[in-house]
Amino acid sequence: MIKTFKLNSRSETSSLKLPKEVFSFSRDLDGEWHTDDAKAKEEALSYYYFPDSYIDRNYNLGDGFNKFKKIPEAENVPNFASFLKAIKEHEQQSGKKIKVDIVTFRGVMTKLLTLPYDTKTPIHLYVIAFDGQLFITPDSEYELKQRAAEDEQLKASDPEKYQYNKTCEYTGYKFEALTTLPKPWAQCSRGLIEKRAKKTVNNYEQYISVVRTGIGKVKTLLAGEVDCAWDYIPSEENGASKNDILKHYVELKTSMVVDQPHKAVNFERKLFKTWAQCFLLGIPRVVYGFRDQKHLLKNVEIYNTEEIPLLLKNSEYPRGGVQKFHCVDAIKWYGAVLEWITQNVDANDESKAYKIIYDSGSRTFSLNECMGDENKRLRNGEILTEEFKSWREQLRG
Ligand code: 0WD
Ligand code: CA
Repeated sequence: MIKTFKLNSRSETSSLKLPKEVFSFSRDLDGEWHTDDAKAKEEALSYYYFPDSYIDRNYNLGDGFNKFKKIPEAENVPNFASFLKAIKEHEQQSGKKIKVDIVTFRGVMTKLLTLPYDTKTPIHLYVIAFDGQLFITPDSEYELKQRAAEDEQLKASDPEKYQYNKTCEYTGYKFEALTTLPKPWAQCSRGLIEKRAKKTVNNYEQYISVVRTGIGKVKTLLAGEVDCAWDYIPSEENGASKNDILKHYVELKTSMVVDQPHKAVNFERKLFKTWAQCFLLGIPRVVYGFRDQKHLLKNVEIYNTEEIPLLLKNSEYPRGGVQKFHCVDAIKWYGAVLEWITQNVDANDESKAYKIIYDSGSRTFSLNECMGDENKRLRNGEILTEEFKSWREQLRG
């Protein structure tokens, strides 16, 4: 069975259900996952601190590249097993199932939401139904292969460009290390703040927020990486509600300085993608660090997520044929495509497995049933863990 869905489909509604954090989990410097919410907040969440005057210090975001403690690509794929373990532990504490239609990673939804304005990137996802819910994962094997092939090709054709790109990737993590602190500013010593520029940079440590949200009738549970908090995290002990936590989160990004009009469109493309990432989890702020050709940090700009759609809509830069990025239009596509997925995959049929494929060559978006060995592989252990399945069976009674 193959069903296709037209790229010009749009839903009537563009209103998102107010995102609420349900819990968080984390990965430490040794690559171990921890499913305890309080521990994640205590040990893995960092805090933004970078006064404007620090721009004059001419920080080089390429510094320390040779010491980068980088997690192997194959170990850095979205980890559904830890996510499910964290869901199980949360449900054990609350005594009830988290009621949603779709469980997935934020990165998966970013791909779907931005598709109408990024038709050149292919999408490969798997979907299975269990316990009345759909579980969607990226086909990480495909993505790793794709990326490795692109890397090899560039390395062979333009080794300098390859090296430059790798350093640019590093600057993102370096910017995080340079602008964040392990505790709110008031609890950090002067020494700790000043030593950040020399700190070994790693991409092992990760803080993941799990957020309940949705569009139209479709409710989702999304796990996504959050870079840091803006100021502090309200604690429930002090009477703050859990709904307020998301308002304190920040997304950090780096980009090339926009010093010529033709670079503006590329930046807008990035800003659109960043908007999608933040919008999905309800993250209200984005901090952009702008670097020059030599990776020197030249400027830092703060954007409110909710003002980005208007910024993109009102853009007057020359576009050279590139269409404007319409966030509201993307949301309407997103609403339509999620509804289509939930209508075409029976959440109560636990015998089937599907692949969602967007083919950039033919521009077709399709739902494909997986048969035979592929079905068995996906249904038996590749997506859901035995631990999670037996927990839900126990809960069902
Ligand atoms: O294929 C992979 N290696 C991916 C891994 C693709 C997407 C996600 N992930 C992992 C992340 O490391 C994280 O553990 O899944 C988890 C949660 O992901 P998410 O929040 O759903 O992912 P997404 O929204 O795509 O990206 C968030 C961050 C990125 O931040 P920036 O500011 O660069 O968008 O996850 C990291 C990265 O820090 N990340 C990656 N790191 C290394 N290689 C990659 C990647 N391919 N993709 C995302
Ligand atoms: Ca980031």
